[in-house]
Amino acid sequence: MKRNLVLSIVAIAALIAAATFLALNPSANGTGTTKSQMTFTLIASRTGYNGSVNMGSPWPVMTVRQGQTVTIQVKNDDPVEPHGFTVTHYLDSGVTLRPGEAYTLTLLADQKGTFRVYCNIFCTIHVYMQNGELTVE
Ligand SMILES: [Cu+2]
Repeated sequence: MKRNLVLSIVAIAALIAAATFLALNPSANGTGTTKSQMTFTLIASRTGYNGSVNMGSPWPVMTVRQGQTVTIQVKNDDPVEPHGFTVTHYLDSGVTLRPGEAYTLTLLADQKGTFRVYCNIFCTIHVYMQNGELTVE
């Protein structure tokens, strides 16, 4: 009985750790992630950026270290609507992705801080695509 309880606690702790890892790493695959390089994948869809419609704020969250080269691969999987992609300071002009389009932003994270990641064109789920974050620490 006691052993089962301990095993349950261990299992729950493992689940929490996994969930925390996923929450802090919107890039599910994490390909090409090294000390000097980080890659993230953002999927824009009917459910926002990486499911942001169903998440709290901020979402998605990307955390990197100053000096890293950061690649953010953005894809619009929405079959109907265009969506935008903007990163304060690093991509202020923003880009528009039509349905099916992809865009890759590569930046040198030279300035520390928290930068907002958001959609810069009107869409029906616009409000859910305003609170992404890129944190350079
Ligand atoms: Cu929008």
